[in-house]
Amino acid sequence: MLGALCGALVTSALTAVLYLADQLAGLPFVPFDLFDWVTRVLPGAVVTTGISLMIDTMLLLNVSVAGTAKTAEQVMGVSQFLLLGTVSGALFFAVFKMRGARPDILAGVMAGALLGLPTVAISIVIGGSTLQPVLVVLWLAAAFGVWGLALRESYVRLYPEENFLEPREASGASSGVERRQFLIRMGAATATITVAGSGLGYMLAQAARREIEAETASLMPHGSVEQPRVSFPNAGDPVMPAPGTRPEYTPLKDHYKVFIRSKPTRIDGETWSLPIMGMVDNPMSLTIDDIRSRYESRDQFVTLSCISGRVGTDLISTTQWTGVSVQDILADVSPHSDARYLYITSGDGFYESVSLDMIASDDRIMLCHSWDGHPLPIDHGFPLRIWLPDRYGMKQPKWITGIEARRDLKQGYWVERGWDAVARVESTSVIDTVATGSAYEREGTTFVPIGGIAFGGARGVSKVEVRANKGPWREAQLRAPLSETTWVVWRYDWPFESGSFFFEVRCAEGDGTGQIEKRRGNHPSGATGLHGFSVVT
Ligand SMILES: Nc1nc2c(c(=O)[nH]1)N[C@H]1C(S)=C(S)[C@@H](COP(=O)(O)O)O[C@H]1N2
Ligand SMILES: [Mo]
Repeated sequence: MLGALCGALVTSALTAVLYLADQLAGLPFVPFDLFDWVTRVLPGAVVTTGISLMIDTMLLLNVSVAGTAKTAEQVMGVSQFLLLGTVSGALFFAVFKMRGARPDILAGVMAGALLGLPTVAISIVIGGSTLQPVLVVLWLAAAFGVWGLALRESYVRLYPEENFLEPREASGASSGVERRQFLIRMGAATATITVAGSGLGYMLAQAARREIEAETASLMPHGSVEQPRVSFPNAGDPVMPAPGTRPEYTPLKDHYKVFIRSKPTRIDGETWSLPIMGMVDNPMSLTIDDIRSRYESRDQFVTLSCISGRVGTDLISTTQWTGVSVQDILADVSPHSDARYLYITSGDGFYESVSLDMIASDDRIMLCHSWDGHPLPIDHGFPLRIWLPDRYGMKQPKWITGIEARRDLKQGYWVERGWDAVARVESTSVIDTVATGSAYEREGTTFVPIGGIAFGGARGVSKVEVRANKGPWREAQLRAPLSETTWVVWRYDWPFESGSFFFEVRCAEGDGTGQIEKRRGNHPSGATGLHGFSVVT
């Protein structure tokens, strides 16, 4: 028990110090690295179940999945590390009690090494830190060494002198008091380190974030950060969203975020360049300036969605993507005629293949450098990501660091972990609002605006229908979408009745194909089924 407590205390101080060092010097934050490693090596099915469980919990608690998932993962990462430290502390105490020996300094260092060595190896392999490995090793050795020594010190203080088998209270009341006093002092000391370290670290993190955002913004040739450059092609559309419908154009800060690591990957835009190699006649390496200036950039309004989402969850967002057609770049590198795929690798260890046939068939496929008129935000893949129309996000690497033309297919990160290799977006429709507060009267009838979105990937949406209590389907009005690759905002003005209602919505794709109404979970090909909304009017 005491061992577990001491383990928890020194590990929380260690966690805070590691966090601070991460913010100060870019040294690895071991708890995240460990967690990322665990999720990478666990079988895909286990990770998928874990993620599903997390999403289901959030739906149950009725919190935003997009807004909470990453924080939840980070909390799990830190908890896992604290648990590891707690168990290590308990083991350390148990071993020395069993052996009836007093741990010497070496034992403390050994304990640090036992926990530290595998951790250091993982941190280096998974490579979040861009610092010299020697530095990383020295720092982590010191940090874990001190951790072990602190654990040893607490053991020696709690089980002093000759009678280390029995806690002090055996030899008198005053020793129990001393023990308690020591624990209080130790608690206070570790709490101070934990609070000060994480508080300072947090402030540094915020400052660094602001600085990087300012820097990436200055890389953009035109316009200032404050001026929205985006204008909406459907501004004049008479079909207005029902009050309470989500924004048709997602504010950038609200765009959902999904990535495999605990932290977004930081890439230095000044030194970054993109090698395009493998089976090509002219291998090239392009800087972000090359990409922006040598090729014609195009804008495209895009709805992106995550295959892990459930029907109606918020892992779907819309913004304007700007980038260059992959066809234009391929024209310069000239892939060999027997090359069949581009294998794309990312700064965070993510990877995916895109077939050259698909690229040849669609000039919209782009290497995207800007969102919403600004350089890609760090979280969303700065400096470069790919866009594939009609595919879930899992097929579309962010933070691209390399492209290789290949003959053989290397499956992507999530495909290897059991998700659909094609990952074509399933069409879906969602009720955002039954706006009883905005009821209005026309020709003696009261109407309640009902509204939401429908998304059919790049196949578009031709029809949306709504029904109440399993009654007949009624056609909704469609607002013109921002583009052929975004969701459609729909609205149905429902003739008001009072009672208890269950509304459902369905859509048809551009060619009339109905959305799949059968309920199906997200794994492996994306969720399907009707979205419903209950209200008492
Ligand atoms: N490098 C990299 N790219 C990635 C991922 C990732 O973890 N790493 N996640 C993918 C997944 S699963 C999704 S849904 C989208 C999410 O993009 P967003 O976070 O910009 O919304 O990014 C895709 N590209
Ligand atoms: Mo995703």
